[in-house]
Amino acid sequence: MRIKIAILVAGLLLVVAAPSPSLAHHSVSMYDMANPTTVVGVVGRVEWTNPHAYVYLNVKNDKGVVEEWAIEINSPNFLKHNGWTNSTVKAGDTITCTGGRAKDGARSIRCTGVKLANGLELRS
Ligand SMILES: [Cu+2]
Repeated sequence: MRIKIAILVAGLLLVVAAPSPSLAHHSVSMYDMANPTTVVGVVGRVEWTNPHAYVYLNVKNDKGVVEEWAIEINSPNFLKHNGWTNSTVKAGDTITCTGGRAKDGARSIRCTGVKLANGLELRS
């Protein structure tokens, strides 16, 4: 009986000590951050969501075909501390995003800097 309780306590401690998703979600391992990619496009929609916000950007490829890119940016809280509001980037805006592209080749970027049409540059 004493052993069972000890195992139960050990199990509970493991659960408590495990890294929480809120600490782990910042991982950029799926993105090639060492070789930044820049895309320019027109915002289709913005998801002002936790843990990270997303901008869906319509980008013309080199053949002139518009493709949607998923632009992952930081948390709304981080963005607010870096000069953003939830309407800083909105549908129809032309913006420039720089960051690491998804290593699997998907049209997705973990964007660390956004340049707005008016020239303002914001960390993201
Ligand atoms: Cu994060």
